[in-house]
Amino acid sequence: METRTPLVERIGIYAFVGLGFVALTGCGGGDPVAPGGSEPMDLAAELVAQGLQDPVHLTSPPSDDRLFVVEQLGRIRIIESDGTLLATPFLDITNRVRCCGEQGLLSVAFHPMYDSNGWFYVNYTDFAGATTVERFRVSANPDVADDNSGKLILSVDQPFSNHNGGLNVFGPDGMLYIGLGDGGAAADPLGNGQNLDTLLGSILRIDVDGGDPYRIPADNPFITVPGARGEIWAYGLRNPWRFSFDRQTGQLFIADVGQAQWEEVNRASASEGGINYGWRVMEGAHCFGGGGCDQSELTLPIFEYNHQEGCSITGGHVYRGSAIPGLSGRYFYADYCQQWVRSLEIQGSSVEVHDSGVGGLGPVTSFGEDTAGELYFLTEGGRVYRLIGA
Ligand SMILES: [Ca+2]
Repeated sequence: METRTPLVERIGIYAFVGLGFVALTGCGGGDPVAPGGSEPMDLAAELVAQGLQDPVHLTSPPSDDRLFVVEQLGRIRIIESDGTLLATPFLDITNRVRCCGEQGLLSVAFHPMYDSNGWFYVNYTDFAGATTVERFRVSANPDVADDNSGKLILSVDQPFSNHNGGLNVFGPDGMLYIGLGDGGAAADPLGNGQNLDTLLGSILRIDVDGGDPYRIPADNPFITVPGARGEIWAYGLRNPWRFSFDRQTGQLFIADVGQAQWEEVNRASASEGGINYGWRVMEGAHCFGGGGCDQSELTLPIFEYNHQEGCSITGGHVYRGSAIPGLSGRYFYADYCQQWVRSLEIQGSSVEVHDSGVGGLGPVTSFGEDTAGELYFLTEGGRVYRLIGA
């Protein structure tokens, strides 16, 4: 496998080298579901913008019809509602970001009150390799931020360069959720996934309004557990590169990138804290390393696919837009290597896979959602596409 593509390491390239395709005998969990379920719906990808450099995240401030695209080197670019990509970056912090591989500027989250306070929170790798969450502020010009307004919110040392997670998202509860991978290398050598003493291998939940630089919410699940980090909302994660909240139901969808065999999608209600998603006891719905394992405290994914079908999941969003009637409630995701885009139709415990028909546009690094709920995806070739009906 080629390693020159910037994000490919998050697929666990080390695993291919170190473990090969070790046969992991399942201990529960089913076979992957074949794509292309009933009632195929033709979708297409409409080119919105091109010429971006390693785009890895797309979002918008609340009630704002501009799209903000994160370039991994350390810039945020604006696409106006007419599709114009502004030449001047909204933010340029290339002078404090270590890029690339799995490192770099990885996401931005706009404060729910951005309209009045102008605050946004970036997640990047600093020159020491640490995951850094920093708050910046817009300038008097709404298309340009103040590059010198930075205020450090959180810094987390990273033992290895890969598996940085890297997503900042404000939840429906107004809290800032931050994804962190297991620290990297392969097979979680430090056991961070199952360790509540470290912020690694977890999704954090902090209140950026209740303290300086933040407060740990009183209803976080481990706040009273001795030795545990109170910031942790969920754990047992390998590299939750992308997760999202369903804007209609508030449900949290976490796509966790697998080691050598299984890519997975997890789901929880917005109020369900403290979930252990299993890594590295399990990879997907299978005991990691084969044999048996104690699954009693673990929450298994609602869906998985194996490495015959792909090699690295790029998590997306539940579609809640209005442009494609009939798609409402579908969870979209992609595989970075096989370059397909699929969706899950979830009815109770049944999950049906639908092939979108969109693919071959290059590795999909991330999805994005605009304020109207329409979905976008970003390709490593520097393009932004909108999902539309064919
Ligand atoms: Ca898991």
